[in-house]
Amino acid sequence: MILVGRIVKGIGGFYYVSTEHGIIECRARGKFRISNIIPIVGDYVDVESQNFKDGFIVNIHDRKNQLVRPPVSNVDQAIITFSIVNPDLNRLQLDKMIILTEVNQINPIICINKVDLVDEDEYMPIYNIYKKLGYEVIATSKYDNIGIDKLKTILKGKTSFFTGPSGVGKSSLINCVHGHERQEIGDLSEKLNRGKHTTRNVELISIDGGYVLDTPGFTSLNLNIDEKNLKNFYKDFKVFEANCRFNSCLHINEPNCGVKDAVENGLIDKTRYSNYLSLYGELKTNRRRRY
Ligand SMILES: Nc1nc2c(ncn2[C@@H]2O[C@H](COP(=O)(O)OP(=O)(O)OP(=O)(O)O)[C@@H](O)[C@H]2O)c(=O)[nH]1
Ligand SMILES: [Zn+2]
Repeated sequence: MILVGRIVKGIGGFYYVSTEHGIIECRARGKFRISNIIPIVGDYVDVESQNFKDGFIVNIHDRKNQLVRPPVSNVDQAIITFSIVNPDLNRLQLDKMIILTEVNQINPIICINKVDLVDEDEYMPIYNIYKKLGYEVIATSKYDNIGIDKLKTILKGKTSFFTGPSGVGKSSLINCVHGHERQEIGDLSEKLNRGKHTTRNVELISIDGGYVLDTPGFTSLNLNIDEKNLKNFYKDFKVFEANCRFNSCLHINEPNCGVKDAVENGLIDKTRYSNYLSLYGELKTNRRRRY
């Protein structure tokens, strides 16, 4: 019979598909190789199985989106993780990551981690800036057990992955949220792994009706947009753009710029704006290098 399921793990030509009858170990039918579509973790698929133990993937449903590194499809949200200190939170990198996820039609969730290391007044200003912009923001600490329940609520029913710079605590948070629910699937994958140097395979961990990628994603930070479109990703500029003299105003050197006025008057966060200028310059330089 045919079942619909989701690939939660792939290893050595086998795909582990989560269905209403449990995890089914599948191979892909040859026709995928012909059409050059390779099933990846996250895919919704039709599975043909007689015994609910093993079977064949016979169809891959259209993907909503797809990450390249690691390869995974149909993700809803990115938990953009930065530690407040150790390493210090880098606002330019944060804004860049927010835009990167939005470009990929993935909902950004901002996670300020390691808040046990500072007083509240050290992270609340940043928290409030992004909250005011309409983003979902959480402050977390694995040591003081801050924000972990809220994080779990955010992950409920969604497919999420963690992203952010090195050392900010992404792996720690992944471990926190899956707790003891994590289970190894498929005897075969263990056999294949044993005593061999296999590359780390990504896996979607099931939690609370949702899934979390077991490895951080989006490690390369190539924002590939036209610098002239950058302003469209700044929600905080929107209302003030009506005051710009020119419709095409990029809010850089133009006279009578509503956005620059708003920055002067403290209505737009200064760091947001100065990082906008940096990012604009960076994108422009990158584009010139490409052509
Ligand atoms: N004080 C404090 N330290 C933390 C917290 N979470 C993680 N750490 C520490 O930060 C260091 C890095 O944590 P990881 O979870 O490995 O960070 P990561 O983001 O996965 O790092 P990469 O693997 O380099 O990408 C470790 O020494 C953790 O113990 C926290 O909430 N508070
Ligand atoms: Zn302007």
